[in-house]
Amino acid sequence: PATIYLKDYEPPAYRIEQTQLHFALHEDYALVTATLSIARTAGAPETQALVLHGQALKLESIQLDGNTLGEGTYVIDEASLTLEAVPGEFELRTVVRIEPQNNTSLEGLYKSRTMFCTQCEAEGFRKITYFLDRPDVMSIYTVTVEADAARYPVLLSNGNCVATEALASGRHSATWHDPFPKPAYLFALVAGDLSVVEDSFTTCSGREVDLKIFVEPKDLDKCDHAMDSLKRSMRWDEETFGREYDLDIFNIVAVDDFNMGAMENKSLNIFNTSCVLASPDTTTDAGYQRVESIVAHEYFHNWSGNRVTCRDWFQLSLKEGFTVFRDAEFSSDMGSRTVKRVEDVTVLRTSQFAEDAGPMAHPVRPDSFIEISNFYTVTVYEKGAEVVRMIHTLLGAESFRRGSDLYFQRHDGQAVTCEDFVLAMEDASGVDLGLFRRWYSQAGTPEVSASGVYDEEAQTYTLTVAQRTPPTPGQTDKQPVVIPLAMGLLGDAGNLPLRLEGELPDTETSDNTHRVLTVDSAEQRFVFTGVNEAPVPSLLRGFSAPVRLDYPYTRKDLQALISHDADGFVRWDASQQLAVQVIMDVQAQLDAGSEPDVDPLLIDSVAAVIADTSLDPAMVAMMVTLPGENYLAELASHTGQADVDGIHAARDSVREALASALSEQWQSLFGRLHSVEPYQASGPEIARRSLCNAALGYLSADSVDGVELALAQYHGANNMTDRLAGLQAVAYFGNDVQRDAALADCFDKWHHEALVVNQWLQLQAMLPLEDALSRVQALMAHDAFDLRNPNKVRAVIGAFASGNPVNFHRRDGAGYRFLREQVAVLDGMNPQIASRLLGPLTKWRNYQGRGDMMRAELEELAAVSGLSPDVFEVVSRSLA
Ligand code: DPP
Ligand code: ZN
Repeated sequence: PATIYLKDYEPPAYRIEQTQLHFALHEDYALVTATLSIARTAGAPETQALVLHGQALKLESIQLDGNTLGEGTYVIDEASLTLEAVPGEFELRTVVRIEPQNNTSLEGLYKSRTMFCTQCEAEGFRKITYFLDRPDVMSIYTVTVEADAARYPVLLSNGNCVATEALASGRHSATWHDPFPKPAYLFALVAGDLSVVEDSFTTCSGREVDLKIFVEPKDLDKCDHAMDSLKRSMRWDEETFGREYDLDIFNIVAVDDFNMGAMENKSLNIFNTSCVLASPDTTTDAGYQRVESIVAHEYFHNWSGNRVTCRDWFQLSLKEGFTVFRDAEFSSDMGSRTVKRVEDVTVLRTSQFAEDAGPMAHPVRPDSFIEISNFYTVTVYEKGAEVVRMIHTLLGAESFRRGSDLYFQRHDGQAVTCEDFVLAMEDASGVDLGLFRRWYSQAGTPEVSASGVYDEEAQTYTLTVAQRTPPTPGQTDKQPVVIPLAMGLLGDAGNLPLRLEGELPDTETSDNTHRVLTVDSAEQRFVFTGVNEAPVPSLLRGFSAPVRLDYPYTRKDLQALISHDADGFVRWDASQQLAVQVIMDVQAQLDAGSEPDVDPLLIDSVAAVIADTSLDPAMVAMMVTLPGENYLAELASHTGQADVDGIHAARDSVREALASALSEQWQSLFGRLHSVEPYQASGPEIARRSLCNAALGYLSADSVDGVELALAQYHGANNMTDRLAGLQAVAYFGNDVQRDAALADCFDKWHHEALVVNQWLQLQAMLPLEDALSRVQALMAHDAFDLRNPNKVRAVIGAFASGNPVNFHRRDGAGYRFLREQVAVLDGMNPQIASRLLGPLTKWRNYQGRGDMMRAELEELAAVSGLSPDVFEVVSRSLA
């Protein structure tokens, strides 16, 4: 497969101004008639051939301006249709035959259970018809869908429904027109027997918008939360970004078989059922929050993605990074800002830092790719959002808003680049973002090391900050980046006033204990004056930049930050750093064959956090939760190689120590917080449950009574959060009989709810039991499993490979072999999913004593003939 480079970008030689599509949907085929008004771009040579994208299409007929083209006047290969000579303006009509019912890739037009649906981003439209399938070709669409009326009463596409018709033989059709020009990746179609929940929203200018969520009839009771979230998103985007919705209809359709979480097609968002349906009995608190943020994310794309789209796929972060930033701000405003920040940073540090440190490392704006589907990554999304967040920090909220207004106004209806976004931000604010641009082009996580010296006599504190970015594949020379370093200085009684050398004493600002320093060279010094005690620096507040920060904190320093820094993120981060240090101590002790000796400072600190009633219970829950094994492995592989078993044993042992030393505290927390009141997905209730279930986890780790408590909670729960927490605790800490009985009971009661079954599958795939792999294999043979359904594949194979480290990394390599075999099978069905599952194997350099086995599996895969470009790219980059 060929590599595509950003530097080779050329504007399209032809445009497609109008697109008329007619779909005749049948059980064993579909006919797609495309009538395209095509014009050569001004300046393109007349001799320029027209090359349309097309894949897995069977051309039935082709006409140019009404004249049928004979064979020999065009050339078809497996990826394109070429017309050597065409007029400057003409109408091209093609009829192609496709087989949606056999389309297991879930790209293009396919069948999910009984409905037809589409997924076109990034390059799926070329599996529907011959087209210029690139985001800088924007067209006005009119779409007629024709199908059997009884099986497919609901026929949807983008825009407004302009006609419906009853046809012969029990068929019917609907015609939709979308007045906004759009790239092909935003096209959508749905045909099915669906029920609908309806509501409406009045926009800030008084327009009434019909909101509809289409689902299978059995799921009608699971739409309220998504509908509320949608209305909140619409209002928030008006208030926060000045963005009003622009059509009279906004539709959401829930689909069971979906590669992504959801898709922002113009006015017809298609959602994975797991990201839109929610009910107390089937959905955990985390699930409720996921629905809210994904509904918001897709809605926000209407401006950041649809009205202003990407010029080419290298600019993917233009819409994704910005939209993730927008949805994160929305979630922060709806709930707790600090909690949301901690959750996001945890993902970033665990997954994105690992991606940046591995063979797939790429800049937020990649330079090259073989298969764009491989670049829907934590780097493009989450690091991309961090880059936007840093611009927000550097400009301030008001200038940032002026910048986003200018961006939307200047580029409405255009397909643009990351550079256009930065330029709008600069033009609106007057802030020079010259060097800042490196964040878009340079891969890798900057390492920032800081040190501080207090001079008692001079009353100064000197903070020295150095940065370097380690080399990444294909990018060996790194330049310093611009890092907004939010900070404060913590004294005995609280945060100290800040004055940098040379500044006048500050009389104006109300909060002079917080600063954002700009770090933009390899090494810099900041001298604070008037410092009358030796401070502990509170650094990278709010995680103000996506960097690894190293400061030689003592455990006492960390304890001080945990107990009374003004920044909630720093308090949490210090608690994590302390836990990491203690877990590493224990790992070293276990390695040396000695008894683990857990630093009492950690226990004291956790006890103090539990006792601190000024803290949000959700924060307490996060502060008492030990860092995850994948995060610990990421940290270990940053300085050497990770010992998976050692990490697991050490973390368990620290958890046991906390469980037993604080058992009374956990009991009283649980007693105080446990409730069987009717479920509410409100912030305070979610916070309460999170802490209560953290306590339950410790109690079950500590004693058989704790497991009994978990069992009772499992059986007595009136909501999925508590039920699953109970089940999980029993499955982890109960005996075999308890575990198997509870798991069987859960399936028995909930087998009719696919989304519950998926959580049941996932929980088991992640159990750190000795026979985990054979359990996983048994689950795959279970009736509830289906290799064609991405949610099930992720719940079992994905969860095993990335969420069960001790078993995936089994010493005998059986976990690796299993994953390789599954990827090889899946690659023939759904390359996007196959390629994504491969992620854990690409980290083969990180694991002590395992690298050769992991690499060998990648080599096995590399030798398979007919690999998809998706898997080929990941395998070949990993082995390079
Ligand atoms: N639907 C995916 C997302 O919103 C891709 N655009 O991120
Ligand atoms: Zn998105």
